Amino acid sequence: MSSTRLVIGNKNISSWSMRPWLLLKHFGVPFEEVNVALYQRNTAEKLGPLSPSLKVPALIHHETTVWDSIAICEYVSEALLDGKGWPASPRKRATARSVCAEIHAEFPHLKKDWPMNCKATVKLFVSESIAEEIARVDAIWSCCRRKHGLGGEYLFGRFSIADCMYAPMAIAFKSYGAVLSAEAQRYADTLLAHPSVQDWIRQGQAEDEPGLALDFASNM
Ligand SMILES: N[C@@H](CCC(=O)N[C@@H](CS)C(=O)NCC(=O)O)C(=O)O
Repeated sequence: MSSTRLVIGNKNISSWSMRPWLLLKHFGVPFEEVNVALYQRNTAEKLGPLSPSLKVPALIHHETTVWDSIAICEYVSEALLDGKGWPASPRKRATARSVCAEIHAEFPHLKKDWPMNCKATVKLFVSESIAEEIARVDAIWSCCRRKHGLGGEYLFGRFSIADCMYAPMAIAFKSYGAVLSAEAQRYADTLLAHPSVQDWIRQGQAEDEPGLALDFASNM
């Protein structure tokens, strides 16, 4: 058994699982993936010994268990990446932490009505609340790129936890046809072209999900 195990859900739909998975993959940290199918009768039973919240993701590193995506990313950066998960400059780091806290806590309408689904390609209705939240994500992406993005193609220049936290949103925006500013769209395209993001999408699309067939046709 590996000393670093990441417990994740279905790649097609588990946006929270994707975030620390992408961080570990980007930085080439070796880890064992523990896959638990979500929303099955035995999901809680399987997660019981692995994740105190009975949710995914959870990281088990030697004797330490960490759960919740942002806490895992923080832990990985500190324990396994010598802090390289965050931008080096304190000013950039403060903004990076703020935009991560925002995606973690906010955007209720996008999370509920435009959830990541790697298999979906359908133009979804844009309600006023969805439009407002897309505009806020667009502003975050454009502003970070303009103010902090020099020296790389990511939100804070080189790849960081902030990019992991927003990657599932880029997948959802592509699936459902969000219209973004040129600057935000360029960043979304950069995220989508990341080899590990591509791997995640491919693996998510290949999954067989008993009991999880979502009827996207009804949203057309
Ligand atoms: N705040 C948590 C959210 C975790 C979460 O909601 N995970 C979902 C899958 S993406 C889950 O485990 N759902 C199973 C359940 O609610 O029973 C995080 O950031 O990790």
